[in-house]
Amino acid sequence: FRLAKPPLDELALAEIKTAIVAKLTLAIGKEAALATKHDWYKAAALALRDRIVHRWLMSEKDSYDAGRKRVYYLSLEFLIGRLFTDALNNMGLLPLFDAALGDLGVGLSELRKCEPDAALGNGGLGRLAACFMESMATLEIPAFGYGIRYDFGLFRQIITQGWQQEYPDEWLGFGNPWELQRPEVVYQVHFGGSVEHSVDSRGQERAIWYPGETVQAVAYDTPIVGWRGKHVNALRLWSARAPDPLRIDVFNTGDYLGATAHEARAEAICKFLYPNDESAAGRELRLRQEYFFVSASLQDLIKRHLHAEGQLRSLAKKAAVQLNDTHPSLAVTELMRILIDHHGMQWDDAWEITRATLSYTNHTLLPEALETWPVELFERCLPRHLEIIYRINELHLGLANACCPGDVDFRASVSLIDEKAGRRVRMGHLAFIGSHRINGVSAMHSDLMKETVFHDLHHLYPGRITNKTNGITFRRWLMLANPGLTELARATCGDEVLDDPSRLDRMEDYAGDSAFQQQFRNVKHRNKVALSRLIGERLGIKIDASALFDVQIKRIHEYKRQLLNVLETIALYYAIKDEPQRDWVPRVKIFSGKAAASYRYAKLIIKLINDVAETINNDPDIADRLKVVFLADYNVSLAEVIIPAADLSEQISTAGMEASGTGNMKLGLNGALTIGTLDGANIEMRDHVGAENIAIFGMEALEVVARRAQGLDATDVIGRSPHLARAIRAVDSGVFSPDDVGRFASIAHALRHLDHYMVSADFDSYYEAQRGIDARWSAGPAWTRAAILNVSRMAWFSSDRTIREYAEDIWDVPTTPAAQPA
Ligand code: DL6
Repeated sequence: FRLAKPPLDELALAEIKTAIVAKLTLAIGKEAALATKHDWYKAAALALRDRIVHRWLMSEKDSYDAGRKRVYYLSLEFLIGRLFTDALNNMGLLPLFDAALGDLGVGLSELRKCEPDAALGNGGLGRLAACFMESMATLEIPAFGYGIRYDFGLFRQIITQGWQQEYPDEWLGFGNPWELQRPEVVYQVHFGGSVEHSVDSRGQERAIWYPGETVQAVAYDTPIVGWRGKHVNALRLWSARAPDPLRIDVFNTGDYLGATAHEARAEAICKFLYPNDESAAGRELRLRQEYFFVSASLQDLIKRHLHAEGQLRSLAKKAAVQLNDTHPSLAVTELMRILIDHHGMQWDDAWEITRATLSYTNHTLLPEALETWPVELFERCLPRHLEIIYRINELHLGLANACCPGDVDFRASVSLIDEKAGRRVRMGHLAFIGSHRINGVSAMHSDLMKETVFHDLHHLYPGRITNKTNGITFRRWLMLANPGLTELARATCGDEVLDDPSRLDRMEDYAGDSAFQQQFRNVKHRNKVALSRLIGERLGIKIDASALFDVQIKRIHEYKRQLLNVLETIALYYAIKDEPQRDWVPRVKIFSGKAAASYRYAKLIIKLINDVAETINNDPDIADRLKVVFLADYNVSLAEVIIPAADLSEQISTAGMEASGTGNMKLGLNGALTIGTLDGANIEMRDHVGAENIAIFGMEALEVVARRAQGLDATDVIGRSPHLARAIRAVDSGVFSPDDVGRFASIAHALRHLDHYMVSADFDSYYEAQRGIDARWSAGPAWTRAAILNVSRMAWFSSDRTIREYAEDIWDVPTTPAAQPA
């Protein structure tokens, strides 16, 4: 099945080499003999960027000339990872640069590691935004991503004696060759102060906001190249600075800190990515971040629109603004404010334009993740916006009253102001009311939105909620991450598979073919050897690459249930110790993920994983039959190594709690079988890959609700499960923490009496499903067949499909019929 490599164009190769050396000399200021790997990386990236910029300018000009509608994707998070090979691949320049760098004596594979991950996101939500940007460029949709250029991305995780420690991620330390600063694109963003009302000469009421503070937003653009390089969009990230960087009068008094204090306050806005699960800390800063990027982005897109159209009435015809979660919800009030206060529009007209322009994606039903802000904070930071919120609410509650006259509970539940515990502004409600479409990210999640958090709003505004099941870009998660499998797919399905993932279905014909199965296993084995090497280098743990690689990689959270996986690991450990002579399936349990810095329980779970690993990996009775690995500092680049090597994908969230998941899709696409609950997109994955090719276990969402209603005590299930009882006893009695016997007492207590996440309740079903996995693995060809079928049936989970759906149903923008080979 090996493909012949096409010969390289020697002229083009020479040109690339010259371009790289020229960049090294003229842009980096180094001679080849003295250049570091990092210098070479930057030179190569800049040479590539030159080639991208031409296409970028053309894309911009073409869409401007054609008067095309643009999509604006507003997101506080873009979890981009590395861009170098991604852009090379999409530009079709990977072989040329590979050869050029080889000839220059520097290997591409080493060089690419010099690029730091752009980790401007916490997890799935941010990575989805990155996949969407790539798919929008691929489908030739003129689009801008708008976000914040954080000086420090998601923290660097170091594991010290099993505990997570957080360190700043200095991703900009060596500069960033991808971005272009736009010093001329600067907007003023205001905070605080007061509002005055007056009546103008036409008898119209006018509000004038006298802000107390101004921060400047400066644009930095990063090109996002679509597949085959035909279209390039911009990711525009805003950096914050003070209008006056230094107060010279104060400096001259000798108060050097005081002279730059206002600058530090302004710059704090773009200092650091706010952790996803953080609780009360930094609330005001977070609100300032949200308003900062929303205001700058809206000012920017309105300026562009006015330049092209000369008026704002046609805004919704030319601009679709997608709010990625509640973080940019302030766009509702900011757009209203700009239209009314700056452009003199009537309320009703402004409202119609706002709603027609905006749409909102919800990514979680977890109450603690649905943002609300104290009214008092709003009043202090954004007084004019609070007035607008009150006015929106007044009209909205009028509709609520007309819909359910006299129903005070209904009014309270749909109100923009939550009065239950202090007065708080509900940002999810604001985004809902101000949008023409609200979408969930998997079929189940969208249904649950209608039944739970947005039940009453859905009743009041029926037809607005729609579903857009998430997807992933196959360019990164198959072609770049897994070149071996890509080559096999091309050889089996034809080169068209690179443009049209539905062609992957041609692999089905070979799923039972023993020669093809062997090829498939060879690819997987090579990927597993690479991961084993990495584990050896980082942790000094020796891994047998022929063992079953059982992978759980995602943020550490109680609902994602890493704890369930650890308990099963402990139960398996005892089972092996009890019957060492049995023919156990050798397994490597691989965990990776970060816990929010303030989420103490999640950090304790990380410690437990590491303590269990320490015990099991050093138990001579176990040898190679079970190994436990926690890989620190999970990020996109690490995922690109782990995912192609995985045999089993753990998607074991408590049913009803994972909105979609996208790791499940990446792992399935790379030939891992899923063990999972009927939650999020797992359900649609089961429908696509077939129930026989996925291991489903555990309670369903409704059962979870019913059991919770009966209480959280799990004594009953523990009493019926000797495996679980023994595992909890071991955790509780300090078997894994002899240095601090009571370390995990809180975990043991929760497992016994506060089983909100149904870890104990689902244990037996999970344990049994895992033993089913063992049996399947032992029947080799049947496992390989199922793995191949997972790959061949995953096409629907391409983010190109998702973006097409957004384009058709929400944004009303055309897409290219299908990207064609150049
Ligand atoms: O939609 C992307 C991603 C989903 O796949 C995950 O299921 C979901 O947890 C995540 N949501 C968030 C939002 N906050 N929380 N929790 O990250 O979105």
